[in-house]
Amino acid sequence: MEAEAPPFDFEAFLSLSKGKVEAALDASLGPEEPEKLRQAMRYSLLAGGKRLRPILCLAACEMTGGDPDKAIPTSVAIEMIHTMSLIHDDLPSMDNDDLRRGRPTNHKVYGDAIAILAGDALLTRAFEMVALRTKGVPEDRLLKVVGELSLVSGAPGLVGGQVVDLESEGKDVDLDTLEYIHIHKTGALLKASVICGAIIGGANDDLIQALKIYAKCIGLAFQIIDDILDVTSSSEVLGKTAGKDLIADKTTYPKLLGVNKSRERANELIQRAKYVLKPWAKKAMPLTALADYIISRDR
Ligand code: GRG
Repeated sequence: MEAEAPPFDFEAFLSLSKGKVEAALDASLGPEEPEKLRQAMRYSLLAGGKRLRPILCLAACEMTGGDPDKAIPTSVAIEMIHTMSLIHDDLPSMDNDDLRRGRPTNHKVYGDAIAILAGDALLTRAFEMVALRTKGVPEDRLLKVVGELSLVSGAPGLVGGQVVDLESEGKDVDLDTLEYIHIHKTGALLKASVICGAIIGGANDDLIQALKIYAKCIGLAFQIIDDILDVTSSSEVLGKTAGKDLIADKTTYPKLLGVNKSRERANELIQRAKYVLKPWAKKAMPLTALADYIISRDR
């Protein structure tokens, strides 16, 4: 009789992937930068965080038959773009926040000018990681990754979402506008994390299509849970200022639908994300477990 396969150990997978990402992030900033800039970049980049985006990237690469180690520079690049967006988001001219990842925000420690420049340096280093620091991946795949990351970082992605978010503060916003903000500001980079991993892994078109649906669903669900945690959790647990959406008079899912209906919506999205990966069964286990993690997370 064939022995039953052991259940997927999500905790072990998470801790192994996180360990690899942390080590690569630590090694990513050499002594070539002016010391103050290097310190400011490292301050935010190595401040912890769930590392969900790089882990999604590595998991998608592995699922599509690639060697996840070859996706490490891209996963670092994605975390750099994410971190830069957090540094700029926290600036006084944007969300004006004092607390991020459990410590004072970058501009509180280094001042606005260095915080802006540290963000700029992380963003540009991200593209260097993909284009110049990746080994053993065909150049056409790397070109696609660079294209994907350019799109999601700029006006069609994070920047566009942030602009609509800022313009919407203090206004009554409908569900369509809210989804636009969430999909661009948060969903886009989560989606790119999965798609870039899949590109490096050499995924075929069918799998890329399924992963696009998976990634779009988890991206929106992630931000719905973020909105819910903002009203149900504390700054100590979140490592960022809780209740901030209410203070900034932002429209959120809980504000439009209430907490229960918002959670239902996030649940539906996660079920759909898992459903589209069903044909890949065992291979999809890490991504399926990450979808469950997104909905059950407490920070
Ligand atoms: C990328 C060129 C470029 C500009 C950035 C400021 C800006 C433009 C966009 C804002 C994007 C933003 C801050 C979105 C919020 C996304 C979000 C939910 C962040 C929290 O993510 P977690 O919970 O954080 O994964 P950790 O700390 O765990 O990594």
